[in-house]
This record gives sequence, structure tokens and C-alpha cells, in this order.
Amino acid sequence: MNEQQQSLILESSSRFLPPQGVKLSYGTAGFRADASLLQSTVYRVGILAALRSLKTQSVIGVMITASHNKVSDNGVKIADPNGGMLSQHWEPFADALANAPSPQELIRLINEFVKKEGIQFDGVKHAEILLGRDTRPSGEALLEAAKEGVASIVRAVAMDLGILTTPQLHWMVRARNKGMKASEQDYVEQLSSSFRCLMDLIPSERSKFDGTNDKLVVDGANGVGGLKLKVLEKLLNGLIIEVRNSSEDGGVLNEGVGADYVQKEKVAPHGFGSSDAGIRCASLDGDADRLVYFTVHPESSGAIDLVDGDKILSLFALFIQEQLSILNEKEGTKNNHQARLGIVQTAYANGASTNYLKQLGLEINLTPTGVKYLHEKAAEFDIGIYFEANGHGTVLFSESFVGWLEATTNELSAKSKGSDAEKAALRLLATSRLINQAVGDALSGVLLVEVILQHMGWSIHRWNELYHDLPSRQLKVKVADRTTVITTNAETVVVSPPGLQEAINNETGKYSQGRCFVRPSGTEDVVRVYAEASSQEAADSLANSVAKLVDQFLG
Ligand code: NG1
Ligand code: ZN
Repeated sequence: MNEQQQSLILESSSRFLPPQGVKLSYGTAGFRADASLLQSTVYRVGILAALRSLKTQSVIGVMITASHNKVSDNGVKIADPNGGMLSQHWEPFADALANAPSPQELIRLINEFVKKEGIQFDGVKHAEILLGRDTRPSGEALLEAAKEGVASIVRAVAMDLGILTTPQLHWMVRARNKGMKASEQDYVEQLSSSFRCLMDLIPSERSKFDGTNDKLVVDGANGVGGLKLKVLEKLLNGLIIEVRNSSEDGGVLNEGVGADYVQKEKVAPHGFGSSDAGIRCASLDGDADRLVYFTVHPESSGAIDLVDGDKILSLFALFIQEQLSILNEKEGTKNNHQARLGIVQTAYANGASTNYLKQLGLEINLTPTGVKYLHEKAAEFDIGIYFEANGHGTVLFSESFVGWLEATTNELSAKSKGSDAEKAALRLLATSRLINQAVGDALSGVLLVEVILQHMGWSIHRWNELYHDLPSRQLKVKVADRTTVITTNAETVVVSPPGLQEAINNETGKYSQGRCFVRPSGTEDVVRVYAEASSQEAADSLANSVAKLVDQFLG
């Protein structure tokens, strides 16, 4: 690098020295830590994003959020040109940059990496970075640090987009790089117009079902999602949304609220009680990339019926399958295209959901835990639907399939306007515009769930009856070194330490409908145990016995 560039980095990096004795790693969700430790890391991620933009000659995103984690934490992650997660082969460089002990070492690492990747440096090319943050109080100062990181690369420009949901930022990065309209207003308009389009396409005989037109009550986790949902709601017809825990009423982010809390604890979030019994409720996480639904039990214990990511996936799959089969029945259209619909889950998906989806004749794929694996797999299909049980997921439409749909709707509207086939094609097109194509997005997810329920004429109870979850239990085991657990087959089988899988099989075989697997967590220093069986007592007992086995083999 030339002298001007070197002195720029030296000057600014000396104002962002890394904290002593802290080692950070770019995990499945970027860097996460107590916010007070992150100034230097976020500054360096600003540099990393600028280099990524130079390398790809595309707009790159930086999002400052710690999602469902506590308010005193924060985090930072990069959105790649397609709006997805940072390419995995850059993760080791991200780790090295974040942990470089001095400005000189930082310069050395950058020089080495720029050479290796063949990045045109020293002001030859222009770089552009979009910056967003959630509502955490530490976000503003961290965003400034990211700006300084970007500014330390010659001809790199940062655009501060302020407070956004994580999926909004990813959506904007994708839209910018596709040359589409990419502001927050454009996001709101695209979602609301495709929602209205789907509402207009509801078959008239189905549109009035007792209960479906009632309001939806949403728990905003005291984060950014509730605020943005209120903006969106003004542009929707036929849907009344009440937002609670919107962050404007003084509640603490993710404390006793939010999708992670509701899904893990299976209790109503703060602000919801027995007076809400029977009402359709949803919960977002702190940065609005996870969504679960629930109903509150009439007695006051806070007990709920949870409608999790697996069931959202099932609802989406049913709707899409219905539209595809209407399209397949049509006659006389050119380019008849048998669309490949793929479902992607992880081993944490409830076994009852997988059975249900199999019964529908769908192709099910299992990937390791982590959104990037699910997303990558789903992108292999014409339509790929992926969800984690915790409520992160989306529906991906391939470009070629969207092209085919556009051609088919044109053809059908010329030949058989108003036909069932035309409507089915229009529904699929509107769905591809409504549901976020970059990452899982609770706001677009809510709108798609709501319009499908109205389309089906279903209450949340009818939806929840699609299948009954098998009782399950998740446990964490602290071990000396979790990396000694090595798994295969999408984390369902342990290959090391030897003998552990046989012992798990032996234990699982004792339970009716038993299923159990263990894996090292990617975000916590624990081995996770997941067990399912025909009763809650049995699932608990299987999980406990296997946790003991893990402890024996690794303790
Ligand atoms: P780990 O800690 O690797 O289990 C957790 C979640 C993932 C995903 C990541 C990223 C479970 C069991 N695991 O991963 O689904 O959301 O965090 O945030 O929920
Ligand atoms: Zn999140």
C-alpha cells in the first residue's frame, strides 16, 4: 500500500486499540461480545467491509446488532453483495484483523491479504458500504467506529442508514447490487404492495372465515422490529396489527420478551396475559430476523401454545405447493415447467414437522445448524423454503424460475385472464416479492403468514392443528473441550469421540419415537443435547441420560 494509505490506517487504528486479553471470533452470526469491548472490532470490520467492496466491486453492508442477546451486548456482521452472509472463506481474515494486537500488525495483515486476494488497492477503485444498527444504546458510537474504519481506506464511502432491522439492511444491499430501488421506503412499498396483491387474489369463497380477520398482536422484543412494523402497517389493507413491547414504552430489549425467549421458555412475553387468550399473537426477536407465533392459555400461568419456525415453514410449503399444483394442471401454456420445490431444515426441526412435510410428498433436506448452510441449500431449488425451529427462515425463488413465472403470467393474462392458473402464477410472483430474498425477515414473514391464513380461511388454531409437535427437550453440557465432538450427516451422528454414538443409539432405542443427537454449539462454549420422544417425561429422561453420557465421554 502507498504511504498515504498506510498513514491513514496507522492514524485511525491508533485511536481504536483492541482490548487486552480478549479473543474474538467471527462466528455464525458475526462478532458478538459485551458492547464495551467492541469499538476496535467494529472499526476493523469497517476496514474489512471496504476491502470486501473493493474485491467484489459491489456495495457491502455492515450491521451492528446482537440480535436476541442482552441489551448490554452488541455485535457486528457483514452483508455480502447478494445480501447474504459474508463469504466463509473471508471469515479467517475477519478473525485475524479483529485480533491483530497493534496498528503495525494490522497493516501487515492487510498487505498480506490484499496481495493474496488480488485486491486493487490505493485508491484505484471506489468502495461503498451501507451501515445500519439496531436500537441498542451502544449502537450509535459503534456505528461511528465503523465509519472511521471505512474512511481509513482511500476512496471508500460509508452511508449511514441509521436504525434498521437486520433483514432490511441485507435487503437494501441486495437491491443496490441488482440495480433496483433500495431505500427503506422502497422496502416498505415493495412489501406492502405485494401483500395487497396477495390479498386481492384471495378466492372470494374463502375470504370470510370467522376469526381470521381479527387483529394480530405482535411482541416487538423492545427492539427495532415493532417500530418498523408500525410504519408498514399503515400501508396494509385488511390487517389490524397491535404492537406491544415496541421499545417506545420503556421496556428492556430482549428481557422477558422476544422470539428467542418465547420459543425457548415456551411462555408468554411480558405484556401478554390471560386476557389475550385465543388471540393470534406473534413475537419478533431484537433485530427482527426471527418470528414465532403463539396463543396464550386462558388460565393466568403464562402458558402458551407455540407455533414455531417449523410450522411457519409448513404453512408456506402448503400454500406454495397449492399454487404449483394449480399451475401444473393448466393446459396450453408454453415452456411447461415442473418446478422443483425443496424444503430445508436442521436436525432441530421437530420430527412431527418433518413427517408432515414428507407426507405432503415434499423433498426434505437437512443441513448443519446455521443460517448460511440452510440458505445455500435452499438456493439450489426453483423454490427453496428454509426455517430453523427458532423462527429464522425465508423462501428463495431462483432467478430463472421468476423469469419463467413472469413469462407465464404474461402468456396467461393474454390467453386466459382471470383463470385459476393466472392467479396462481400471480400469487407466486407476489410471494417472491413479499418474502425477503436475502435473509430470514420477521416483517415479511408476518405479512406472508397473515395473508396465507386469510387465503386458507384459517384461524391460528386450525393452523396449529396441521400436526402435533413431538415432546422435546434441549440441554447444554459444559465439557472440557467441545471441539472434540465431531459430527457428520448434518450433525445427527457423532463420529468422535469413538463409542459415544453407539451409546446414544443404545439409549435412544429404549424410547418410543425416540430421537436424539448432540453437537458442539457454534455460539456458546457447550455441547447441546436434543431429544424427542412420545411423552415429555420420556424426552426429558432421554435428554438427561444422553447428557450424562456426554459428560462421561468428555467431562
Ligand atoms: P448454536 O449455538 O450453534 O446452537 C444458535 C442457534 C442456531 C442459530 C445460531 C446463530 C439453536 C439450537 N441454535 O447456534 O439455530 O440461530 O445460534 O444465532 O437454536
Ligand atoms: Zn436476530
